[in-house]
Amino acid sequence: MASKNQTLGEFIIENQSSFKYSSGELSRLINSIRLAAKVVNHEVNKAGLVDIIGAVGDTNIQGENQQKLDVYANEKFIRTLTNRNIVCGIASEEEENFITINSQDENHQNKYIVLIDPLDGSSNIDVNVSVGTIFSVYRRVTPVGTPVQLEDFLQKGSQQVAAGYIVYGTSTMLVYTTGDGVNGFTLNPAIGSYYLSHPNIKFPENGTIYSVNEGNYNHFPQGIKNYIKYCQKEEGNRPYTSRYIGSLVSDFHRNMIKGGIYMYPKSSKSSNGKLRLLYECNPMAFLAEQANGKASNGFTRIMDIEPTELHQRVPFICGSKNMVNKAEEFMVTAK
Ligand code: AHM
Ligand code: MG
Repeated sequence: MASKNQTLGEFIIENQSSFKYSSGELSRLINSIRLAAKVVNHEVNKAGLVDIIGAVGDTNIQGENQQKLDVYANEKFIRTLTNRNIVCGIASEEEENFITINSQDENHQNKYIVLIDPLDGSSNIDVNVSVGTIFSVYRRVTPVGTPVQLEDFLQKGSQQVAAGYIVYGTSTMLVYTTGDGVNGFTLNPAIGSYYLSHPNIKFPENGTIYSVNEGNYNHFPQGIKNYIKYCQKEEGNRPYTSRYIGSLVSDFHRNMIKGGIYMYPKSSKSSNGKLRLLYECNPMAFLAEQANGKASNGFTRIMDIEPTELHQRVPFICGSKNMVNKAEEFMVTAK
């Protein structure tokens, strides 16, 4: 039984037997993410103090400015997962191609692959606003012992075996699911341990917060424009409150605890929105559904979308179930 103040280490051991294909491998994987997150957290927290901040001058494959901490976090997560010989493949927002991990041992039996956004919301780093790490875990579909293939990464979100995020906020938290609810652990920096602070988190079915970059309003589809007007209308418990941090992890985290909806729709500027299906939307969708919430592209369940490319983008609407249902209603009516 999960109890408050249990450490993440204790929780993992206690729950290992309830994992669907328990062999200890998934536990070791979560453990190594927790370790890398501690190291990244240390670096994020001193970002304002040392000369690590600012653009390297390099751009990532999406053509966006890549910052030093993105590179740092990317290296840390990849190195931790590779060195500990836990997974057979990794895909990252910061890498154009997936990474094949060849185990030193010849009959390398690792069956999990990880997709990761090592430092999401990186435009917030320079201004001391929360950023996060998002991860998603699948069992490979190609035979164990052979090099991973693209098809191992292009699986529907519904095939995920685990997903989670780390939010580097006023406290650092690791929130994850292995398909049996969502639990949140807060890092005690003095001791270096994560404690179960938020057992079995659930989205309130209704909420009063909407999170969207309204600067793009004129470019949004009519359904989204109508839904935003609905959120602002003076009626019942409306107008809702508008809150947009610009860090998906932080916006999602707040909405899951307080009740709300996050939207990154398509627009006339970007036909599929901005967020990436495989390492941003799917893991958040898995967490949302495990917490009684919902995630959709406006018409279809996010986790039912058949991926076609590693860095594919999709429109994303996610949060309290009734709010997402309402937004979908507006999308369908305006079609
Ligand atoms: P990133 O992976 O380049 O950091 O982009 C993802 C982030 C999300 O965290 C956030 O919700 C969104 O981009 C904000 O985008 P915008 O500034 O266009 O509103
Ligand atoms: Mg990102």
